[in-house]
Amino acid sequence: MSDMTAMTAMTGPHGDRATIAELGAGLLAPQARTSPKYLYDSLGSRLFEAICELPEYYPTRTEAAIFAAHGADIARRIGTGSTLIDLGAGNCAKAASLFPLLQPQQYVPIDISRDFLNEAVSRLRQRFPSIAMTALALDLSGPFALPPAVNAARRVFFYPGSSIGNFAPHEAIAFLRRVRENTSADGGLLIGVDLVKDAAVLDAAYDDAIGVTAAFNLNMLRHVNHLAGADFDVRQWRHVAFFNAEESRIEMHLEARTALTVRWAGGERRFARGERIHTEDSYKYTPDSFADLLAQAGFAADAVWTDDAGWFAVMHARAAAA
Ligand code: AVJ
Repeated sequence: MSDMTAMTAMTGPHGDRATIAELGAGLLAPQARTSPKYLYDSLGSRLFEAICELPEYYPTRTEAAIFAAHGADIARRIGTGSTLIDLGAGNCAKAASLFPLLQPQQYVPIDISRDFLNEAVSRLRQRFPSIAMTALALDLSGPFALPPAVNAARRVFFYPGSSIGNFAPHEAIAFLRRVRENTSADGGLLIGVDLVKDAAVLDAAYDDAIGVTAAFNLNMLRHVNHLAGADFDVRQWRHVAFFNAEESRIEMHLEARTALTVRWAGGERRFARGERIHTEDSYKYTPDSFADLLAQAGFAADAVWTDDAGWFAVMHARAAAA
């Protein structure tokens, strides 16, 4: 046994039973896979923040430039005094940058991580004392209902960053239908969508020169070691990312550099050299294909703003008559 192997030896699982069962089922599937949510432990979240600063990763700065260039137009569409509901708010910075223009009556940031959210919101309350704020720690992966503390009128859901891209199109429709169910006829949606473009640009955005995205992907193995008591040796795996034009998505995988066996609490699997674990999909749309998806979810797209190169879109949609 090498020293490296000794260092990655199995420790007890820290995840709950359902998490370990979900991870085990994915790892044992003919095409091994893990949910992209496992990319985000505390180091993973910081690596994602670093990705957003990379020259190759255009979505964050392109979306920010669209908000900066078209903020007034966006605010005209939405109007002031709305109930702004931020799905996956994180540090709330994107929504906060729109407050001066949007002047929402109430801001409702939703995130899975309560501590992170509460900290961000208490800072925001000081900066924008006239906006009512109701932070919600909610898991949006299933059906959800908003508590009575959330104003029912003029709900505008905010879903920036192209997070919608992690869903397969049929899942995205199901998710946006659940959003639609939480709005009345005066409701709307402001969403960031990454667009189809030259494959070389896409490939570079998900396989950057200094290897931050590779570290982000590989860190998932450390997270699974922690959650499932697995014994992944990170050095035995390599980051693979490419644009799959047929499916219109970036795929991220981890590929075994050598034949190996991985053990975890309650299971094990042998991987051949070159075998992969599919770790993330990031779907890319055209403004038309996404408007079509919105329609299937009960929304009518009424405005789209893009950058000059047409790399990213911010779309506004109104709740269509149910
Ligand atoms: C957070 C899902 C929008 O798909 O671009 C970035 C995640 N993965 N680099 C994306 C991600 C690799 C990101 N989203």
